[in-house]
Amino acid sequence: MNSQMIQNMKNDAELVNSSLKKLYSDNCDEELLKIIEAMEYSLMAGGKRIRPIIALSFCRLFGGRDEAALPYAMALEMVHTASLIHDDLPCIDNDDLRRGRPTNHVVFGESTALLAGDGLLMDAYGVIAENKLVSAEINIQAIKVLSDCTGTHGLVGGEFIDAMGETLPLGLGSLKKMDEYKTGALIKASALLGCLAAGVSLSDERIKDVNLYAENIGLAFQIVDDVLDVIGSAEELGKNPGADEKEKKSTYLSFYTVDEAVKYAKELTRDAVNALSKYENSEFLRELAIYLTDRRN
Ligand code: GRG
Repeated sequence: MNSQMIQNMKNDAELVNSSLKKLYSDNCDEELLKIIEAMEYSLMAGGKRIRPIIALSFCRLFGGRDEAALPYAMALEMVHTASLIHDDLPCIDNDDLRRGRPTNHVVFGESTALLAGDGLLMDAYGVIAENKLVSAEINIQAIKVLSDCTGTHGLVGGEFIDAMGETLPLGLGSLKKMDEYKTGALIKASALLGCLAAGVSLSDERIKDVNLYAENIGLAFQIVDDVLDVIGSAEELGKNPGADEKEKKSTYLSFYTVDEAVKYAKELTRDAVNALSKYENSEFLRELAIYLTDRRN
């Protein structure tokens, strides 16, 4: 990725971060200070902001305004952070390091961490509903997209299959389904929310290409995540590597060697890039897809 693209990513992350920072600033309830601190602890802990960046990029691709996509970008990051907090809990993955910091429950205790995740998740829908730069009808569609990718056939379902895989090895079909729900769904939702913010209807012809791009980078993203868990370091990743092996989880590396998995991720990336090649101004999304496969964290 060239230096201009990297700067663009940083600018987008900064745009989202400055809005997220203000989110809870008008709270007057002294009783809630601790839970808000817990929510902000994880929300503002860094993170690549990939999902907001995808939403903003698709909105721009189709001529929309950043202001219209920004609330959706914030909501995506809030849901993602909620899922990370819950994923790290002792009853799920029991991890103590995330985004280079002790995990939420390690700092604030289990019940506060659980509620901090719940709070971010629920507040995300409120942020979407308050987007004044698109119609109420479009906000309802955005809420439906986010609900679909978070619920039974999204993050929750994917995490459930993941947990099942700790007691019984998953077949390749179940693994793909798990990754589609656990990781791919929110990435696809990010692209679709960007389109909605630009006024592109979900029945528009172009959505097929958007889905193709998002599905391919979503799967590639998870494959690279599996690879990094094996070859990455805690310093690079900001979380403990080797967690999948420790938990006896089925991953792509249960079926492929590291080299084969990387090759597969690159093929998926190529298909993603091809899906958008006919669109003017799709250069950033092309570079982003390649960056996501080559990343080291
Ligand atoms: C509370 C919505 C909600 C869900 C509960 C716990 C759970 C169900 C789902 C967890 C899903 C999960 C953690 C999937 C992993 C997705 C993934 C590859 C995360 C890493 O994303 P990055 O690399 O992380 O974008 P950063 O830190 O950069 O944001």
